[in-house]
Amino acid sequence: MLEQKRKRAFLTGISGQDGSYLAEFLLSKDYEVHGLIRKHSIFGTERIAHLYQDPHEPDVRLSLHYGDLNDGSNLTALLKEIQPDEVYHLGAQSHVKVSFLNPIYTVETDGLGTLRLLEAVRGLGNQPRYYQASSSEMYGLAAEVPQRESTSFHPCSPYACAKVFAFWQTVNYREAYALHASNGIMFNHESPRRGETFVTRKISRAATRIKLGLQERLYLGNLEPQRDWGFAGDYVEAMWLMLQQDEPDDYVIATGESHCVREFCELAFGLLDLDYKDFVVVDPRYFRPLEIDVLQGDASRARIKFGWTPKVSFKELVTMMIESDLELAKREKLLLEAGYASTVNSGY
Ligand code: NAP
Ligand code: F7E
Repeated sequence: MLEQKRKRAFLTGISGQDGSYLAEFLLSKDYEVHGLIRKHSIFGTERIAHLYQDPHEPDVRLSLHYGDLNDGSNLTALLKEIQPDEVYHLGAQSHVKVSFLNPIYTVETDGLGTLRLLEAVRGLGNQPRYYQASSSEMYGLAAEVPQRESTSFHPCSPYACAKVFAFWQTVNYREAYALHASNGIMFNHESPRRGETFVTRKISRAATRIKLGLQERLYLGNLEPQRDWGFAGDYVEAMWLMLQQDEPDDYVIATGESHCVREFCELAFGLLDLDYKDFVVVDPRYFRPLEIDVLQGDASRARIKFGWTPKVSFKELVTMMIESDLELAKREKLLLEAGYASTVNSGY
């Protein structure tokens, strides 16, 4: 009997929240996983440290490669060497507020970076299937709630504008070059591995630190915007499912439920028997030049086409993040008591 060839995937953004869950997921499906990482002055690979395999061992299935989305020649060389079956493009400057502060860099990386990668894919003899990490931010000041694939885009940040460019570039390569390229229009998804400057993690970190006496207050921006928050672990499965379909397409991935930042605070602090009103202070420093009031997605197409539905509820998500950050805060407290310095989150 012929042995089936192990599938090979190339991931940009493997060191990020989604990249770490997707790498885990693909390894569990017996893929050979290749990830792009940037050179940092410190490692920067904490989220995938548990997946590390010594390259000298036999049958290594996870390999990391230095590169950058702003270096197209490096992407081309890497893809030629790896010859992946599937490419998952997750790498990006993904923070909306930071995109207002660093608009040129954000558009270079998220917009042109995507085009560089698509060009590298197009240059391959055997073209891999391609996943583009598109975002609900593209809907921006949307004309309808909930947003679905047919809803028109009205981006309102440099990040969202770059993602709209990348979305259409992906569609263009699908139509012009018959590339199996799909956009996942993902609504906010969170986890204990979420970056600490995104609002959910900023809240779960602060609430648990406050509970243990490590912090006094939490400074936030606008508490009224509503977001459709799901669990990142559920969303990476949808990315993979998109690439297993015979035909490429674009899919909204969302829970269909939205909650405001204030509700997130109420639940997170409440789980620790605290009242958020005693600790949360609104600081205009965290306001954005333009805000999106409501994002709420309709993921019917993904459900009908390949049976995807979210598994983790809003309450379960907040609980998971609080439980994980409470453990982190306990470790931080022990370190402090032993005389080590604490880390302070002053991010956006
Ligand atoms: P994340 O945690 O911020 O991770 C971003 C990843 O991109 C990191 O691995 C980062 O590497 C890498 N990266 C940044 N700039 C790069 C560059 N110039 N060259 C190469 N790699 C670079 O983001 P995430 O939450 O996992 O999101 C994954 C993707 O989905 C992003 O494209 C994001 O825009 C998109 N998205 C996210 C959500 C969400 O709610 N999470 C929703 C919709 C779309 P370092 O570790 O070296 O910084
Ligand atoms: O903000 C408000 C803020 O930064 C959520 C990215 O993954 O999801 C993410 O973008 C809301 C906004 O996520 C603070 O104004 C209040 O209304 O957690 P966030 P985001 O901007 O929705 C989309 C889908 C992506 O594609 C992005 O890559 O919370 N908010 N106070 C705050 N937000 C932050 N960060 N910090 C605050 O202090």
